[in-house]
Amino acid sequence: MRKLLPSFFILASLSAYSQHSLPIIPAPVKAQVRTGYFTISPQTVIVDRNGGEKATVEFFNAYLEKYYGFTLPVQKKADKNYISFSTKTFVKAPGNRERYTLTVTPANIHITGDGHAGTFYGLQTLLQLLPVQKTTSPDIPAVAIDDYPRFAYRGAMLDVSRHFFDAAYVKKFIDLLALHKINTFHWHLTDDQGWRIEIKKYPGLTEVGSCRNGSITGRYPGTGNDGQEHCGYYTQEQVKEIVQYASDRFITVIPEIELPGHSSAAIAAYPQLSCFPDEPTRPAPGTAWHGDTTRKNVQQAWGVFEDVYCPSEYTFNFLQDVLDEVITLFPSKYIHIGGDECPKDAWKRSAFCQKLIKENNLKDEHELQSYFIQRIEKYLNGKGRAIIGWDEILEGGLAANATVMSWRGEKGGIEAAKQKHDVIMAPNSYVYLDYSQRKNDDSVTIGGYLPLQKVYSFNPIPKELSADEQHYILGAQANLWSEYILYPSKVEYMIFPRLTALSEVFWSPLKHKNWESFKKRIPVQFKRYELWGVHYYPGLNEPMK
Ligand code: TNX
Repeated sequence: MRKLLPSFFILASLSAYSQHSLPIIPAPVKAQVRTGYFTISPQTVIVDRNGGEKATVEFFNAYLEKYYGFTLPVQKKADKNYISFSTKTFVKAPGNRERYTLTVTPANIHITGDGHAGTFYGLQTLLQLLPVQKTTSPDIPAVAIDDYPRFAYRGAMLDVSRHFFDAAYVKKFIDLLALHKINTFHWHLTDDQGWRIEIKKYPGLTEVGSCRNGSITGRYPGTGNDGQEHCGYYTQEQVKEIVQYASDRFITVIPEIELPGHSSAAIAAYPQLSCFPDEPTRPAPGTAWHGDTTRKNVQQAWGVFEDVYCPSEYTFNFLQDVLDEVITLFPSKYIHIGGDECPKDAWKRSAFCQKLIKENNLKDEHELQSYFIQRIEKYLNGKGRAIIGWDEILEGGLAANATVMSWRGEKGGIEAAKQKHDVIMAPNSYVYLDYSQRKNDDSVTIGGYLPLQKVYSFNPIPKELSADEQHYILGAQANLWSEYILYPSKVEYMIFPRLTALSEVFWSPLKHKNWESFKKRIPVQFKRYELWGVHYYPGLNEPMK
């Protein structure tokens, strides 16, 4: 690091934008480079004066141990050679609990958060000042940093339905988010291809719904079917553990229980959830199927399927029971209820649905979808929770307190903000990390083209919004759909470095966003990925279009 740092820091001290020259991503709000280094030695101690920073201190020692091979003792006080973590408990107003200052001098290091989350983010910045090579006496350059996020909601979604990732990997994924100051993990737990969360009242969801008999191979519609079982789910104990693990990293986990569409896996377990319980599941046209086709089945191809939840009392009771268990596991304010891509074919030909539409004076099946979502919203609001839905929940009228996650570009987000609803921006044009990041990717992806520079150019605040309307944009999110992502190494290849670019979009002030500066900092980040042992795509010069 001594070798690597000087060029950065000489540049830094000469530059008016020293935060650009420090190899820190996301770029901090204010950063000043000072002279000298603090060197961690065997005598260095961690100071946690009030014992209030346990989670942060443990994260620090775990990181040191894993990547540098040593840990530091933790004490209540020390006179010299210390790294101190503290939180301003006297800051009463909520303000920005994610703000922190980090001061490194040759003598000591102080990290002070406005809230415990801030202290944790101060640590994340400190970790980026450590050398990217393993050493037992790391030098840390002297700096003074004052930093806070641009957006309160900074999210990343992992789809564990299309392909299952085990609890240990979910924890690793959460660690990777924490290292990027991301504070929300959106867990896409149910879909047509697998139900992944244990629900005690409905054991069939995991006994039947968590397994499919095969998967299409190659890009949709595919070249065949692998004929292999693909199974997996999280027990409630594992879910609790993961939620706690995330919370120790100041990350809120938002579960997504998809409705009314993308529900084939639940229907395979409980056919009465469909308006046509006796009709067998139809494979997607042109795709290869493995095994039984005479009954309801978990889907084996990707896409959108016509067999969806029937808006019957049986279904509402089922969903309320499921959500009851979900809310005991997830303390998050929000529950994501999906709402996307729900074909209306089944509802159109169901006498039950047509009667329901008439009885409730609904105009059409889109209003029936709103009726569905609004009932679920009322139920969850009654339990003190708020819903997030994909932008399709705008069609047929928005539920009263719903937050919209805008994925089909920015349109839905703009529309929702104009209707004075909160919005999370996740436009596929900028944040769909399942899209290819190079013109000729060497493994199958869903397609599309989303190079690093395009991702970096994303601004979650659409220019169409007035200053007042902009306040409805809570933040933004990266989405990783896993149709073509079979292994953790591919997860990492797809998210890095694009998620790192997004972390700067989510956190740094707009005035610090600068592609050239980012490109200068990213090679250090590549070394850091290597230190972490994660995969990444090393290209930096893919064309924008
Ligand atoms: C659309 S984004 C979907 C997902 C797919 C994804 C693939 C959204 C709400 N629905 O079901 O996995 O495209 O990019």
